[in-house]
Amino acid sequence: MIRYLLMAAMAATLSINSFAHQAFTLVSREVLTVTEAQLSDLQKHATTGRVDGKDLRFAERDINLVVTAGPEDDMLSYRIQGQRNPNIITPGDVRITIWFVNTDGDMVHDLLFSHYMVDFPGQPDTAESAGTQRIAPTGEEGGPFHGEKIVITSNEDGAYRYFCSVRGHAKGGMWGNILVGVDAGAAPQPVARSARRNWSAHSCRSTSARSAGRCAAYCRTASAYAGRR
Ligand SMILES: [Cu+2]
Repeated sequence: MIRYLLMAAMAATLSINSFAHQAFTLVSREVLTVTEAQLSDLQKHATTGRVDGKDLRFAERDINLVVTAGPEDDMLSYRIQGQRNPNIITPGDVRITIWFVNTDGDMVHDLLFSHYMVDFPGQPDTAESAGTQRIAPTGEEGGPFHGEKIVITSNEDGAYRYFCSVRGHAKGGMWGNILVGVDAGAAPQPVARSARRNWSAHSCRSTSARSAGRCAAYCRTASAYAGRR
C-alpha cells in the first residue's frame, strides 16, 4: 500500500514537472559559513563581468558569482562585484555557481531566480523559482557570515529576475534582472523585445498551469505583450 502511494506521489510530481516552466534548475546546494577574509578571497576568484552602467556582462557559459545581501546602510539590496542589484547578462545555456552570503547583521535573506516579470507584491510567489534557502543574519559584527553555495543552470533563454522572497524585501527593492542569451541593452524594464518570444513558450499557456492559478499575474503580462504586438 505504502509502495503504491509512493508511486502515485511520484507520478503526480512528474506530471507537475512536465508542464512547469522553471527558468533555472537548482543543481546543488551546500551550506556555507565564511569569515570576512574568506569572503574577500571568494570575491577575488569570482568570474569578472564587464561593468557597463547597471549591466554586468559575462562572456562565459560557466560563471562563478559571489552575491552578498544587505550591507548595513542598504539592507534591501544585493551586491555582485561591487555593483548594486546589477543586470546580470550571460550567454544562453549558462551554468552559474553562486556563493550567496548574508552580511546583514539582523535580517534573514534568500536569493531566488525565476521568470517573475511583474511588480513584486509584499509576498512574492516563489513557485517555479530556484535558489537558496533563507539565510540567517550574522548576529555579530564582522562575521562569520552564513550563506549557501548553489549551482543553477538555465533551461531556456530569456529575461528573468533574481529576488529575495522574504516579505517586503523584493517590493522594497531587493531584486535585479538576469538576461540569459538575450541582449536587451540597458535595463530590461519592461521585458526587451528580443525576449518576447519566450512568453509564448511559457507554461502559462497550458490550461493546467492557468487553472492552478500559479502564474496569473505573469499571464496577464504575457497577454498584455501579445496584445501590443
Ligand atoms: Cu531579503
